[in-house]
Amino acid sequence: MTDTATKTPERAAAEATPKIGSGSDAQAQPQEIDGFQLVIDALKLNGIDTIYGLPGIPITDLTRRAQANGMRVLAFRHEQNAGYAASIAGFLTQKPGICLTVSAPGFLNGLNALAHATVNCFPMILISGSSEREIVDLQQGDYEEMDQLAVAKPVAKAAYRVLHADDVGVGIARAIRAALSGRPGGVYLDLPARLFAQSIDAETGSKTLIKVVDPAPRQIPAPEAVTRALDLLRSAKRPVIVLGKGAAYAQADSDIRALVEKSGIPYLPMSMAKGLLPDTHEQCASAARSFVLPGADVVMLIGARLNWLLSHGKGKTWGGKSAKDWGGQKFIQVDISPQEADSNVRIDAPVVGDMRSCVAALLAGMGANWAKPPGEWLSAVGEKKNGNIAKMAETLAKNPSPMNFHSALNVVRDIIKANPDAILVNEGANALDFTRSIVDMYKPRKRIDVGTWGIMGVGMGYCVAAAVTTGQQVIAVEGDSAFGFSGMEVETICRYNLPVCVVIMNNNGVYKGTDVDPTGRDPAPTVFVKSARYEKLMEAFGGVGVMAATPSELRSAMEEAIRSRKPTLINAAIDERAGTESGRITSLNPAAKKKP
Ligand code: ADP
Ligand code: TPW
Ligand code: MG
Repeated sequence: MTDTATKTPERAAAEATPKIGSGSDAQAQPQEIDGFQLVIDALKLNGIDTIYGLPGIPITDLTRRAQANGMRVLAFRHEQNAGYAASIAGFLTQKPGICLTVSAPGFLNGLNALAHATVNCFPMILISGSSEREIVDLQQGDYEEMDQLAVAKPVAKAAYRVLHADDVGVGIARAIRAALSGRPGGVYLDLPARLFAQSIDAETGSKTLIKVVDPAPRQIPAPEAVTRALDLLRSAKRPVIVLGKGAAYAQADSDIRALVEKSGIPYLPMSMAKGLLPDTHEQCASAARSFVLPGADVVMLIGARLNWLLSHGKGKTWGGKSAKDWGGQKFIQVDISPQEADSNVRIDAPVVGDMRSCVAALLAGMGANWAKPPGEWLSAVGEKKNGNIAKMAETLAKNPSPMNFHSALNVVRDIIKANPDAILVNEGANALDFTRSIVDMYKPRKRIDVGTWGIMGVGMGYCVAAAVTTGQQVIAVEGDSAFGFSGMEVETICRYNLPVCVVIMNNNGVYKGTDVDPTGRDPAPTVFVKSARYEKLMEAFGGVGVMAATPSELRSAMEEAIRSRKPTLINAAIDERAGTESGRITSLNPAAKKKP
């Protein structure tokens, strides 16, 4: 990435603070450079041009000066949302997303997103200002006192603190390497207030900065691992490929598609891998998932973990007799982490390396005459899939009143089909599960959602980052509860005038809007104000708010949002009885299980 600084703001910054380095204006070469400027210069040197954050002591001037130096600084209303934005920017761009916060409370607000980045394998750096070490360490009660480094460590892939201005270069370089290399993750960088004000000789200072060479080095898989995997795959009678978000992250799209197509094997995309190949691809087996998983004999996992989202590779989902029983499948796992294999069940053929190198090696090893899987398996999968697609088409064609998830999402499905470059942000329970299964994706990295934790609150932060990093139209399908976690950021969306269309699936509550307090005193814990007018929130900040009671109202509002690219919030009134408890994961809910 090139230096995006324009001369004018840079000069202005240099003039406003003549003692402090601007970093690039040769004629007004300053004598000294301070910690603020070193941080900015180190980030820019490494092609990092955007900060998601929230200003305050001690980083207010860092945000101002970063902006004056040509960086994009997106200021949020709550650090958690800035953090989620940074995390998904990392996923979308393969550069660490930067979240910048103040000390203790700001840091803690951002910490959730740092943990989220680590859990989801997204590269992100949380940079937080912190208070005076001497006072913090003696617990003498400094302003916003907290040992942030210690608190961050358990949820970060790595955590560092920089105490001296001449170590800023090393600190930023280590943070970038840790975030990007191997399995990506969240990195914490602690910058005490005193560091920012330290000044050192400008020339010496600039020599301390490091432009990281090859931050995500290739990791070539062992040839024997590739052969072992291909031998197993070749022996399969009923193979299936599972594509995960590690495959989507790697940006090896054409090779992954070539691998799947050459193999002829049915594949299942995990939710953020949807669109890696179009969901309408003839080998896509999403609509036959519950047939394919128990039926398969060999499973090739490509950038997907056998965690809860895949029922840990065993149990009834996989044809096992009970919850912990092995279904009999053999597994190939392609992953950059050498520790991932065997985390849940035996992996017969681990292929460890970076995705691009692994997929290239597998493709080369398959040669020109790879035999497609047995026709019986393909036709059984095809039959199941077509049957389920036909059933779904019937459901989608209905037009019940009030509108339900299906009739509303049928509209979203058409809109995404007509706008395949749009990015779909999705969170909620029913609002998530129905969208994932109904709305087809056509291109890689166009669907971003609650991820590995099934976390609520990523919505508006993701929207901002998706719009800023890609320039594409963003469409967010949000449960009304899910939206509430980050709803105030509609102001941020309006302030930066981003092409974001938020559609709230408003069913008056968490899962449903029908619960009542058996004692009759309060609203039930799962319900909200009935028929709340969320669209007015968007209007409050100058965006477009629309109430949609029918699919046709929803359709025209979405079409207009895309045409105008104006910040838009559509409040889609969904039948409050339509959802199910916990969406698709009722089985994980101990209370619901006991119900007759
Ligand atoms: P999903 O939720 O889509 O199933 P997961 O987050 O569980 O996906 O798994 C993603 C996997 O991808 C992780 O195990 C991670 O180590 C792996 N991964 C991430 N980036 C790469 C890469 N560049 N090359 C290979 N594997 C990767
Ligand atoms: C940070 C628990 C999972 S899903 C959900 C909650 C609160 C909201 C579901 O209601 P919504 O969707 O969004 O209205 P719908 O369509 O079913 O009505 N806190 C966090 N993360 C999670 N996952 C929860 C709580 C939860
Ligand atoms: Mg709801």
